[in-house]
Amino acid sequence: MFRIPALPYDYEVPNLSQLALVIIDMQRDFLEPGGFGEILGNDVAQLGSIVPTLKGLLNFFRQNGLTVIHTLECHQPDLSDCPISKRKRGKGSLTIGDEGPMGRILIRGEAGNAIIPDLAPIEGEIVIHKPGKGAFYATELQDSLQKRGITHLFFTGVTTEVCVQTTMREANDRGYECLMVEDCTASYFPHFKQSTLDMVRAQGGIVGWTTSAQEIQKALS
Ligand code: C5J
Repeated sequence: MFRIPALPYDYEVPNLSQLALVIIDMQRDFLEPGGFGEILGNDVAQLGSIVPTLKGLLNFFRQNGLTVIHTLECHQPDLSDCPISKRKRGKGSLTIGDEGPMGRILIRGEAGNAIIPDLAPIEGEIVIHKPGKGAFYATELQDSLQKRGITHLFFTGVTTEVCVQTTMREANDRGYECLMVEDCTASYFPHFKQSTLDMVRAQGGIVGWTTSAQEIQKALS
């Protein structure tokens, strides 16, 4: 049993084989100029600050042979998996599927849709392509976790209050023990990140726990 100091109280991992690190949407479309994030009017520089810490945690998982899952928010080139409501949202100069500086916005396989090079998946890691904000909606994630006997999930990535929180809530409702890694998640709006951390661990951990990457590495070493 591993015990990680966390809020609102210690988080326990019974067995490392039941654990996965989930890295949400660390893709160029959200972190780099010219992608979906910037087109929606956001300051993308806000998100880059977590990369070194997240890379350290990812390396720790790799060195210890632990399960790593990457997700990407993306759509098929024919947009058959993109609701009209999602395409119309935002009123920016470009929308999902349009040609942008890094290829078609949020389309699977385009340059802008790739995970940033620092965190690129390696062989053996699970990659989930998701059309929604939550990683369980319309994907094979649940099957993949069940097949491996995974019950404990650490959530990282961007953006805290959108895809990270949505996925953590979906996982919580499915019975997974969920922990958000505070210094490995970011938002375009720092106060939204703080509110998300506060709300997931309120009421005795209504959605789960939060802690830092350092506490995780100390506890699991
Ligand atoms: C957004 C995400 N913010 N990955 N996607 O649209 O959070």
